[in-house]
Amino acid sequence: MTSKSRKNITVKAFKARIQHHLNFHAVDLSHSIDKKAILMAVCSSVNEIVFDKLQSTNIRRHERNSRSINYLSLEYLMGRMLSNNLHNLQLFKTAQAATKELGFEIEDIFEEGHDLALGNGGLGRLAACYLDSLATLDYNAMGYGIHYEHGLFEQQFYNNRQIESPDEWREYGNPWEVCRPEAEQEIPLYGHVETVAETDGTLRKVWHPGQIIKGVPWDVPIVGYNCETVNVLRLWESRASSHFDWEAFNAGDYQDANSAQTQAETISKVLYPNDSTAAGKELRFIQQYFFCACSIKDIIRRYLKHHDDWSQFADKFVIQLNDTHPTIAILELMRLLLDEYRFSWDNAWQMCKQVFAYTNHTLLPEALEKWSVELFETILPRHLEILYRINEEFLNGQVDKMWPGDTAMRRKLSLIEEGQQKMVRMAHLSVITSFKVNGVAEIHSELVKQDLFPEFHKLYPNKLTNVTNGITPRRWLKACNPALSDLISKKVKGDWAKNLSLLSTLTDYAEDKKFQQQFMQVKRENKVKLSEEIKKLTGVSVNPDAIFDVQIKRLHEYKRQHLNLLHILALYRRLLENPRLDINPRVFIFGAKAAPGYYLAKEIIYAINCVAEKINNDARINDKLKVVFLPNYRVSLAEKIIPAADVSEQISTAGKEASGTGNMKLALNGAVTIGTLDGANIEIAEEVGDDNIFIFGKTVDEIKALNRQGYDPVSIYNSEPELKSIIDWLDSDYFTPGKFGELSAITQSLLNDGDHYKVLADFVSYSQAQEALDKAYKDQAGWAKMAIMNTAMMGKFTSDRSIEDYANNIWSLDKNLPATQAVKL
Ligand code: T68
Repeated sequence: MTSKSRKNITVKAFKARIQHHLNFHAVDLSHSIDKKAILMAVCSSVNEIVFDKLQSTNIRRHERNSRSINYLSLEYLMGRMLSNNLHNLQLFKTAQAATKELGFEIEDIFEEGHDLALGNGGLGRLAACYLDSLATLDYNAMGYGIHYEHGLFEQQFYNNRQIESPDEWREYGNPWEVCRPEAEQEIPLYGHVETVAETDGTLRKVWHPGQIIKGVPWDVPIVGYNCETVNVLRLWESRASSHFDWEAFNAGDYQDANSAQTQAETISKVLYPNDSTAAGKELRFIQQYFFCACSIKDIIRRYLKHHDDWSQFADKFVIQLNDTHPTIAILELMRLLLDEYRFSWDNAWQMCKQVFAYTNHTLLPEALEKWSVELFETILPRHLEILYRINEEFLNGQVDKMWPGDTAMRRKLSLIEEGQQKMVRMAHLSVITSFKVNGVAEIHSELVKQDLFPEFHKLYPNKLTNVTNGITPRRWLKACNPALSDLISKKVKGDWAKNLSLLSTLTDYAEDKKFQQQFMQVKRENKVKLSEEIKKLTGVSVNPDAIFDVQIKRLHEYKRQHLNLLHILALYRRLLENPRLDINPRVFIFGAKAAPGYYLAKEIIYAINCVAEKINNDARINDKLKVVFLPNYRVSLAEKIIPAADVSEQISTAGKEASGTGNMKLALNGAVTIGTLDGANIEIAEEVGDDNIFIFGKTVDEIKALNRQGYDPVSIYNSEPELKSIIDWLDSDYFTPGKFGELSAITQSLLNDGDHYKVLADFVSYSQAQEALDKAYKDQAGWAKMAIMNTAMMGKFTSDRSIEDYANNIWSLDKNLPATQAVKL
């Protein structure tokens, strides 16, 4: 089917397709149709078009033989797929009308869809946005990841505390995937390595694995926006290679008969729920190897299908490592080239250096991955040998040349960290192998150069670079905020969802009274909708005329939800002292999951919920403050909150948030940021201008200076009376009647444990910025102008721009080794 005929799919024809699929699924049409059944039928109708496009994309790709970008990521936070696929196929209105004729509102059908939550937070969502842009820009791209049986846990609150339950995203099947048994892989683990002498006297290494796991690929089609392209996200599921031990079964031991299968299937069972610490668990290590090995073998399979020799491999494939989680792919490619395809060491190493690039997403030391040498030795003995040789050549070669005889430097840069337990530094392996290493926002990339990898920056002056993150405007404006999208389309000529810089036209209307009014009217309608959702989720009634102040992101001390909480307490206290205090009514909206093992993060959730309960039920403050913590924050909930936000809280300690992407989504939907000079906030401020953002707090350099001088939070506590009274309040039983010290984990961390994230140091500045914001909101025209300027100036932050940056500065053939310099075999 051509795009022309597809665009011509009539409502009638689409409705007929849905009915056909209802029939096909044996739905009883004599009764009212179940929403889940109609969801499946709509998805199947869409898939007919999607898979058709996928076929033609593959044919086109084969003819063009262009370079393929392979994105390796342990996480993809896709969210729901139907609405986005309809928008990207330009079929939204058709489907809306067709389902209406069948008696359904399309939004209600969307609500039946389950989020694909195969990720924790920013890193996984970034991968999802990048897949959308890669398809939209027609890049020959493939995403690789794990087909987790359970994605990120579901969150509920019980007695104000977070309770986790497993995510069952495939309970009723997932319409957006197809199994590809023809591309199955076998993955070795454990065992030992033998050195074998060849007839010509050369020595060869042979790995005798102790176990083989099967990797089964599931393909999720990725539909480009308003174009012909459909790419693939390939997710690997682990299975036992020999399915069932009949001998054990016949001998009556059912458990034993099943055990190999159970063990193998454990690998892709569940996503690790930590977003900022290295898990250090054997299973996580095996997950990483499993998906990397499957993916590298698949890449090689794809290459060899069309080539007789290896001379073009580095021209045809680039592999982007999304953080260090897939670093083991480097060693796997080395192993296969050396042991299976009989490359010389130098040729194999040259090849690896040409295909890998690595993105760093964090400076937090606890997030930098290290795996014990012991674990390597047990699970991947051959990979460890290869790693040792890479290290030896690196230290004796490049390091010794730059710093002759400097043993301290060797120790510092080595791939192996010496100590009680020897550890492999995965980031070092990624940096020395990759042809480019990028940070995810300007300031972050500078800090990667200056603080994280200064020696590597000296060794490889052109390797470290920046690609500022971006978000897809298709999901994060067009699909999630239809009212604002329609308003924008009335003013902006051209397809702004494909060329987001076009939004800058809106600056012409920033002071236009009528447009301001329309813009704020859309915001208000979105706030009314969110108010209903808030009522449904929490039972709390909120006023849509209040300021909707939003902090939505993973819960972490560095993101400082507790700084927000302290300010809420300050407002509450001021209101109790003076109930007629002239402030705008405000609703503070939180959404955040805490890693199940992160004690303080969970305590912060508990504290916010306890404070919320008190404030929301306190008649003395006349509904001027409301605090709601929406349970089970996830992509589909973000899509409801973001269009309704007035204020975007981006208040991390400077230097800690690599980029942030929620900041971009909120600003794009007309929320005004209150934030620190951290991550992409700095670039957002540059785009929208200082008048349209509230910046506060210490800069990276000031934080560094504080650390040098010796930071003393207690002296701040003692010298700031309001802050002191709030902290003491939190320590009392005011918010947890009868239970003293119930919330003191937070105050302890601030006063006794050194306030690592400088909450107290930034409190006064934050409180002042909040006052300025409150004042600004009183001037409704002024606020509307700010909100419009935020939407108008977000062009830079489309993920299309990020992907073009990657394509031009990292993946481009010209700037890497050209074909003529490719490895000669
Ligand atoms: C985030 N990182 C950064 N990590 O914190 C955020 N980590 O500033 C940035 O915008 C985003 O990446 C995209 O670049 C993460 O989300 C994780 O989720 C994670 C998961 C497992 C282990 C470590």
